[in-house]
Amino acid sequence: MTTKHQLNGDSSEEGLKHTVMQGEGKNVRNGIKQDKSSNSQEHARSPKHHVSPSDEEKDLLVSNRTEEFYKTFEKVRKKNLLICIKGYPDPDNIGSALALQWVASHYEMFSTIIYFEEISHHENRALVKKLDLELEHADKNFDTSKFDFYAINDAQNTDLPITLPPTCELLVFVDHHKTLGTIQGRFVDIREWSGSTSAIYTEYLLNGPFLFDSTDDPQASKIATSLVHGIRSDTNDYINASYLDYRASEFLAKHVDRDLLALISRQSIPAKTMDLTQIALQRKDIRGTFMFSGVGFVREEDRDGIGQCADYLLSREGIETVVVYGVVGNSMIDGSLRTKSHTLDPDKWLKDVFGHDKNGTFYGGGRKNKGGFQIPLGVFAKCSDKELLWILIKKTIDELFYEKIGVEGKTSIDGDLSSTKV
Ligand SMILES: [Mn+2]
Repeated sequence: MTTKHQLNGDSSEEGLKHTVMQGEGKNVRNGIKQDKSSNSQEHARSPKHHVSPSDEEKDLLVSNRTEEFYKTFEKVRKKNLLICIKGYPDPDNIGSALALQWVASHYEMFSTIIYFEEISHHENRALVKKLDLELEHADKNFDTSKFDFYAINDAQNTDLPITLPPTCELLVFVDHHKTLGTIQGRFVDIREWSGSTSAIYTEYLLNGPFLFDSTDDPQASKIATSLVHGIRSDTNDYINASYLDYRASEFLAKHVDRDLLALISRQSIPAKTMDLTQIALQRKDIRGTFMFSGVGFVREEDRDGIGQCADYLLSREGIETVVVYGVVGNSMIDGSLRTKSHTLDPDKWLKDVFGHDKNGTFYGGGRKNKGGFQIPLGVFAKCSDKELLWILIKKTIDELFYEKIGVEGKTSIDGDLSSTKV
């Protein structure tokens, strides 16, 4: 249990996928400096352990990060902070951003939360609306000139689609994804064993110098509710929660607005996702414990359906790994991997299958039990014969999969594309 967390919250993958896609290669290439503090602590304790430390032990190793977290803010009072949500806004990164904004406000910092990707997941759109959040959508023309610092949570690297002033420094970077190289910032806290970034932020609130109390502060109630939703979402309703996630939830429980939590948690499957699932089932290609399904052309706004449909297909008996892919927005081959296998590492698997582009950026990646990939169609997007294009794409992708899992197979093409578009 302690070694196998799985993050199947249906909305957490988008952030993951995007962070993976947008340049972990770059991070490694830039040789970004180690986060010394957490490393030296690991080293100091490691000789005592003959076996790998448990989540709880690992967590204790870094429990003094809270003090360091607040010290970071002491030096930047009244400065302007840009809180960036990378990838699609999801419950975990929204909760984290709100908690960070709350802390920053105690140091009289002016902060703005921005996101870059459209909020495509219907539940996340509902989350933003129901929480009445002030998130700004930023395109590449977003004016960053007034910001002294920026912060990134719940993402594997620091690449951003906007240009920051050269003086704008990374103040805070908090994450729970697989570490790929290291990040240089004033405060960096990466805990791979945590089920959520929201749980790490809760620890700062729990042990911090400011009273976090929903009875005096309606904002605290909203933040607590968002954090619990983030933890639940990223841990697949606590099935994959770590000690840290449980402890965070224990603290947050008394501040949660239960009506609001019920409102933002209400699950429903959009009709488009159901349609997509039906297509994926029709086109399933089972190879041993693998199930592959190419669903054809998918509209940009229905992209999340691919991951949700892979989640659903994974429940089929005898199947350990599911990959669903399609052409999203007529510009990108986009896929989601889900696995129950104890031996398959989605990150390695997808990187092995698809490799990287000429800049060293991998086409796919993941962590624990889920992953995703995105391959731009480039000039092929202009192909006027969509049917032919799909045949080419499906053949190429399927052959890569077959080669990887060591089966010989003829890829089957369903020529009827009229039913593919959902
Ligand atoms: Mn997360």
